Amino acid sequence: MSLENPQRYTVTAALIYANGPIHIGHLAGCYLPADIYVRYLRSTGKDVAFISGTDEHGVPITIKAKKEGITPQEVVDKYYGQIKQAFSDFGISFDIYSRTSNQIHHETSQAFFTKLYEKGDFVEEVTEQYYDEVANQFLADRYIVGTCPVCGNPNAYGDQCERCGTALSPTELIEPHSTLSGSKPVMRATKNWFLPLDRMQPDIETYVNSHTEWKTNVAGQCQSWLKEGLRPRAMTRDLDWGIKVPLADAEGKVLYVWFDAPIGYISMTKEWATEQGRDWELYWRDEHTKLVHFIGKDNIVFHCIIFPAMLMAEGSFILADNVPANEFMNLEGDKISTSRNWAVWLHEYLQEMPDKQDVLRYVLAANAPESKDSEFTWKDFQTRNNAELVGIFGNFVNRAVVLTQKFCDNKVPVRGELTDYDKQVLDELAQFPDRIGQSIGQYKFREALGYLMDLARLGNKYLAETEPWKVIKTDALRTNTILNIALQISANLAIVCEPFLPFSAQKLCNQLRIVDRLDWQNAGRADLLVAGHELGEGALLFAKIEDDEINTQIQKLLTAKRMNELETKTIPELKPEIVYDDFAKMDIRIGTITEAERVPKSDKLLKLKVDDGMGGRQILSGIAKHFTPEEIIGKQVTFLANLAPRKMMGHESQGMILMAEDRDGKLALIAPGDAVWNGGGVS
Ligand code: B3M
Ligand code: ZN
Repeated sequence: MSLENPQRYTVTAALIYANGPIHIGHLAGCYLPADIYVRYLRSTGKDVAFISGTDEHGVPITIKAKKEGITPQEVVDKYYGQIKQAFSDFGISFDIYSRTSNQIHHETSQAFFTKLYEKGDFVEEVTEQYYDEVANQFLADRYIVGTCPVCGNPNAYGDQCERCGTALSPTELIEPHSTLSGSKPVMRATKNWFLPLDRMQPDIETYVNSHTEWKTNVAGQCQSWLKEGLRPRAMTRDLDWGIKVPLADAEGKVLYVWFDAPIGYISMTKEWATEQGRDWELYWRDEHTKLVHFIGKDNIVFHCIIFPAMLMAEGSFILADNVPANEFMNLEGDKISTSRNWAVWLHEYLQEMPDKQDVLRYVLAANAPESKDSEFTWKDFQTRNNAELVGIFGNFVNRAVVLTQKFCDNKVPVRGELTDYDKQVLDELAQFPDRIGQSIGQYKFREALGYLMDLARLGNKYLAETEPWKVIKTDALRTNTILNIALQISANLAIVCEPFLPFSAQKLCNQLRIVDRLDWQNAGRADLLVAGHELGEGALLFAKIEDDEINTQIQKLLTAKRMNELETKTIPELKPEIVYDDFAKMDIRIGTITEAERVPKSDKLLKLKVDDGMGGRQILSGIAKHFTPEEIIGKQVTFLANLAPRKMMGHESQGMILMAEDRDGKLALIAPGDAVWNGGGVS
């Protein structure tokens, strides 16, 4: 069951690892829906704390540090600022965007741990873990690589094989080795503190099962965990990066990152409340406060099972009322991937498409992966912008404003007597805010956005049917009424589009010269703009996006794909060993290409004349895709001189030109560094 009509909300958005920039998948999966929800709540007058920040602990940070050759601290310092900036640029309106490296967070997490420890909620257990004797440290699963027992991939990680997707434990790997030193890890005993989720299962089940309103993708994952049976989970780790375990006998141990990170929501709320002079406890301890976690689907178990279990054990906090996790967004037919650079990065988008934040917000919300994975394509981006934002929303508002400038001296005209049709339109208008709001309240943001566009459609249809540009010729008073209504619809759009399109909402307010913030309670009314109110300057809300802009983006992705393929292309394996005599059989010589022409009907072959110092010879070479005849005439080359002649496309080839192959298959001539005489042997 969900809380009825709460007045106070704590809304959290996942604390993303500070180990890289953010892309559209992050925005679509978690932060944009959270922001739409929060903006709507604020507009309805609710008291909301919108909390997020970066997760700065855990193995993902240390791996990144190792890769970049900098310290973990440098990694998190670098990305915290970048990530915070990107969110702010896209209008994600956090009340606080903090970080788990802050002192207050360390203290809060340690106090939380200590409380559970003192209550006897943990089970101490000694287990055998892999240890790297060269690097002198225990190895997190990700630091162990070996052969996958399922598919034979020699580079499988201790927690997962990325080739076949199997979830592994490090002990299942064949020939494991440490990525830190390359050495073979040994088993060593270590003590850690476990949360006995097995014993807590009945309580967790009661909690999860009481929320029949949770999204099916979320409920489904929870049920499958519960069905398998929960197992004790270690809340401490043998690592040197993280929050120290506040116990005397825990040297070299830190809190499990999934223990400290969700506590970050609490410590960040404290930080915010202190800044604001508010009482943080109201947001975490008052049972009338509604706690909602926005996350991506890979974080479901942590927010629906493990964190609630921690909170239950602690005993003084509220539990999440809902966890509206999204699925993933794919990009142009492929999974978004940071390591393969298959992504649209927010900071790059903003550089290349400045002032188009709302277009991206719109397209991501319209395609949000709410119930299943969804897809972003640049073509769809263009179509939605041109056909929907420009063609429907922008077009309507622009017509209302421009016609008012033209016929009414840029002032809201007086509304006269209403026709039945006018009344019907105003009736419909009145229903939109609730309809949109209800969908948002149920986390159906796509649906809500659809209704928003329906309101703009209603406006367009109204203008199309009433034709004020014709009526003006005969009936100025009627024109006034029509434009008054069109402007009221526009003002309503400014209110109800704000959660989705905050930048455009502001522009629209400027155009209509709405100075005081209008909130949701006012929406639906037909008197938002009083007669005689002067409008501001008109400007287009949205601009058409041309093919070139889209093609540039598509090209950019294709380049990324190509670069990535190059990087992953492996050096070919060595052929079996040969002896000197095998080599000595080959007569390799230097010659100069004196003539070159294409072989008719072949797109590969060039027919070359080579000055071999022995009167010249003809060699056919499959290099026509790499060289034009002109560019290689006069070049010295290396050729195999004693290859038995053979016919190709009806021409005899007397030898073979040697070529070097680039990683992407591009060919290069192998020429002597200094000019040498033709016919000279190579040895
Ligand atoms: N840092 C995983 C992630 O970035 C993790 C989320 C923590 S939320 C408390 O996807
Ligand atoms: Zn595998």
